Amino acid sequence: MKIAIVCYPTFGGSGVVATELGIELSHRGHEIHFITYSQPVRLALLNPNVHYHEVIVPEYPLFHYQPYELALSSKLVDMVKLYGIELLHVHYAIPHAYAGYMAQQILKTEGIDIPMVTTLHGTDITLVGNHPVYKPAVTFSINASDVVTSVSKSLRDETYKFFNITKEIHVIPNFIELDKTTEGAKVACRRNVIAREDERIITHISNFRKVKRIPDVVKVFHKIQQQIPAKLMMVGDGPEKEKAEALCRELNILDKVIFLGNSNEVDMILSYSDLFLLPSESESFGLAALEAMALGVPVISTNGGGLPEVNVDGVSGYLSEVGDIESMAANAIKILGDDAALSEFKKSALGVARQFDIKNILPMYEGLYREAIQKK
Ligand code: GMT
Repeated sequence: MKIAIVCYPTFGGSGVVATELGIELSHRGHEIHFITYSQPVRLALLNPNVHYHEVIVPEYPLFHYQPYELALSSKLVDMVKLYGIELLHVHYAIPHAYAGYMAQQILKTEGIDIPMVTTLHGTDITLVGNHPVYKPAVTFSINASDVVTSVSKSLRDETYKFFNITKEIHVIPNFIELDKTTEGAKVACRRNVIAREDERIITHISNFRKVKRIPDVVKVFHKIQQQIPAKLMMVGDGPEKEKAEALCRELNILDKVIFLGNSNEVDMILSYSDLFLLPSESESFGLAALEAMALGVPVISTNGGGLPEVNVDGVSGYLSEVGDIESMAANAIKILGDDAALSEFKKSALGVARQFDIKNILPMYEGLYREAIQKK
């Protein structure tokens, strides 16, 4: 199949999922066209089956806001015609589903009728899409999509609860390419650069937005390191980072916390981590937790949104109520305080991650694509 993938090309989970999906589809012989405003960060190499088309938005001083959706719709129309693309797969409803719908309408006037699959990722529904400013357009573009998927049951239920949705929402969980993940982690281990032999390494990876409850990461770590020698790796960048640094200073633990910024070496960092912290207010899925588990890192998380569908309480780690620092720290100490327990949790985390192997998930997308193309 010839498929156009529209996504945010940044470090966010939706962009990562879209990119990994496109790469794997290309390995299975499909022709993939990424259409976005810059090359997706995980799209290191293009291959004969992977193309990237940049959406250029010409700057014009009359516009207070440059019209990205318009440029994206036009680019989609041009690329569909030029390459004979058969299906649009848009990740993140805002504004991609809206722009995709417009492209479909323009193409119809030229006798081309192609289907659009929209994948809902989370914040497009729970945080942004819900805002009255966007809600009518988001509801419309979800209902106008030929196929709608969501990355967890929880997100599907939230979407039905908050929007007037007339379409079936198919749940296709996020995935991990286990072989590639472990391969990426085989690079010379730099554990001893980060921590002493007797110290545990705890990691948090996110975009440091409010929803991630970054101060809770620091507070949980503060409690852990009072009982167990440990270091905290903070990977990523975002608005709450400065606050986190200030809190570390206040709690006098700045020498035990390493702020790494955005990284393309997530696999390697996780490969020498002993525990992953994700105390988010809510996660539609929690891809970072799955990436950790795939490298045998147990997860201490909250139980918001789709997290219980990924992190199995007492098996791959533990779940706590949002904001329950005491419980998260106690659970972390239960895992980290005993070598045998840690090694058991590591094994089980990997076991749970295996269920999300891309090999099991990808055929679900391929099935929906085929159905959508046949129906047109
Ligand atoms: O976590 C974020 O804020 C980024 C956001 C995104 O759109 O990239 O992540 C969302 O989509 C990911 C991939 O499906 C999910 O794993 C994240 O849980 C989800 N984030 C939230 O729901 C807060």
